Amino acid sequence: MKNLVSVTALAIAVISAPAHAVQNDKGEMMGQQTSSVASAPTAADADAFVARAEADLLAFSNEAQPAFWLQETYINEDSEAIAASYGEKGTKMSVDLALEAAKYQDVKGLSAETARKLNMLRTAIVLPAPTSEGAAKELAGISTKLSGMYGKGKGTLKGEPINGSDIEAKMGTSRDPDELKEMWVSWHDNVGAPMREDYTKLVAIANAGAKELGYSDTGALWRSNYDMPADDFAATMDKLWLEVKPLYDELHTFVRTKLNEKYGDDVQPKQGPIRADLLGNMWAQEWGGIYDIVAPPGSGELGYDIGDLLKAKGYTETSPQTDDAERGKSEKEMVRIGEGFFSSLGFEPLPETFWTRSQFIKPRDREVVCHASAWDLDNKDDLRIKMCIKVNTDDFVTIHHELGHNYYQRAYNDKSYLHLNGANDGFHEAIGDMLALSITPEYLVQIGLMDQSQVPGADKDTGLLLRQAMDKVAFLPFGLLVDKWRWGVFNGDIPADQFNKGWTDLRLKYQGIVPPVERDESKFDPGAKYHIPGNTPYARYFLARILQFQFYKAACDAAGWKGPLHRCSFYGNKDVGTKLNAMLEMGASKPWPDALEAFTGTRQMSGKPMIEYFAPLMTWLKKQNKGKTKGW
Ligand code: X8Z
Ligand code: ZN
Repeated sequence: MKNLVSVTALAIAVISAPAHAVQNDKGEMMGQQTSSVASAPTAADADAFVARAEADLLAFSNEAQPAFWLQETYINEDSEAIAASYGEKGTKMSVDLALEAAKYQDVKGLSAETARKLNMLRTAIVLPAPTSEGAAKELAGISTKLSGMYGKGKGTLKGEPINGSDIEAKMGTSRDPDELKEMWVSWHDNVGAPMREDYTKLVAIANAGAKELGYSDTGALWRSNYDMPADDFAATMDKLWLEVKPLYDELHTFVRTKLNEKYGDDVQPKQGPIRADLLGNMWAQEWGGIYDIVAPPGSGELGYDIGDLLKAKGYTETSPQTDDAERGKSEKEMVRIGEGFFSSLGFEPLPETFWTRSQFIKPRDREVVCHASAWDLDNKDDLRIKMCIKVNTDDFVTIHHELGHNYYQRAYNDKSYLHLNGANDGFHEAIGDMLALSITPEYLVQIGLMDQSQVPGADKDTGLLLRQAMDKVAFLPFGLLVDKWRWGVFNGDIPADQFNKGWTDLRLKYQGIVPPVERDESKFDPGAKYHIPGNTPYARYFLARILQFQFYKAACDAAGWKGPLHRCSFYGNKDVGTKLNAMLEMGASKPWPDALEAFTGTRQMSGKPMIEYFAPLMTWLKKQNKGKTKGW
């Protein structure tokens, strides 16, 4: 996604355009423009500046995106050098524009639109560099290098190297605590630790850049992107967390009990925190992988797993042995199912180039960044996803997530450059997830993945809700703490000699988990999570977890659904599609509360719809946890 996509690229390319030596559309140097209006800029000057900035940014973005795409889908020295060079240019350009935008902010008589765009120019930089000689180049070099290090990263399993997408999948299926520990430790040691020094430098450079732009530090800059004062945003995050925390606390206690029953006191004690590698995910961020361990016996058993359903219908995962002609076929078909959902709501099919240019599976012959992302390379319709798809439930859901980004991008593609974005970044992350909440058993029957006879009855509702909670509720504290860590790193509360301790402390405080072995400051565990080396802000995913339930409830209300919320699927409902499109096509043209209101009728982000969705599960969990010590 432009602002998402450019993630690695994002950090840099979000705003992009030629810097000091860049010409505007009249062939004038941008620096000269600055000085010519410095004395007494008018509202008309501000309008002209914004128009010029948008044209330059668009041109640069369209030129740079292919370089970033290449760097993530074909990692080598050359692609990294090209990407770093664009990264440097993009950073310089965005910093120059932000500095220039600041000069117009207090001009009398600015239109609301121009005032908003000037503010966007000031805030829409993930990693600013100071204007000092060589700083942007060094920053781009470091961030490109970190992205490549993550992409090439390997852990071990039984002493053999294993790549990122394979180890991720294996963490969900292995039930051998020693194997899990080996994978967890090797991944964190091999991928995270070597990044520590570069990351320390990156923080210093970005902070110097943020200060030049008038922010106390880079975290304050990140928190300024939500149509409210930065401090209010931090408070909003905490408030939302407190709304949903009781649900997490119950889930934590319940899952800890089940893990203790499965593995025994030596591996997972009855009380205290949970061992991080036992939760079915490298980062313990989503726990659906171990649903089988926690599934209530008898009536709660779901009786189906989407990965198994796909395999039963002949979807076969590509392996090194797969014939050339067959490679990626099933994985592409999984994406077709996702497209089908959007089509059923009335959205146009994806362009042909999506199917020929996307990366659906991990190539055999080169290193790539497997972490899923969605792109719009020309800010029009060169939409693509980049994944290393596996035939399993997680990736089926992630496909919908990524397509949500692509359909959002296309819906707003006729807006001006600075409005080519989500209402806020949490909205962008929530759209595909909202659709994925509609993947109910009844929907799976409708698309022929499940037989009617397999549909779980109402007696299985607890199981269905618990399966969802393992992903959706479990994620919340992780979604919150990743940027609590970065905000602390950027503002100095977590100094460089405590990077790892700061991370482990937050993991304990919010998630109630501990690493399977002692960690010390020779490690850098945050680096083992994609978004840290990728420099993608993470608060967006926390917001999205909350927002997707608000969107889902609004869609189900619009569809006239009367049953329990979690059984609602709005598949095939064109009215919902029309309503959704109305929000998507706004892009970032209005403050996010306006967009939220357009779709849900409310202007507040709220945990209530999520709590309503899980209410029957909450009652059940409390009963299961009776007499157990809660917390850690
Ligand atoms: O990074 C992602 C997406 C790409 S925007 C796959 N997500 C977060 C993560 O994997 O950590 C989606 C859920 C949270
Ligand atoms: Zn996303």
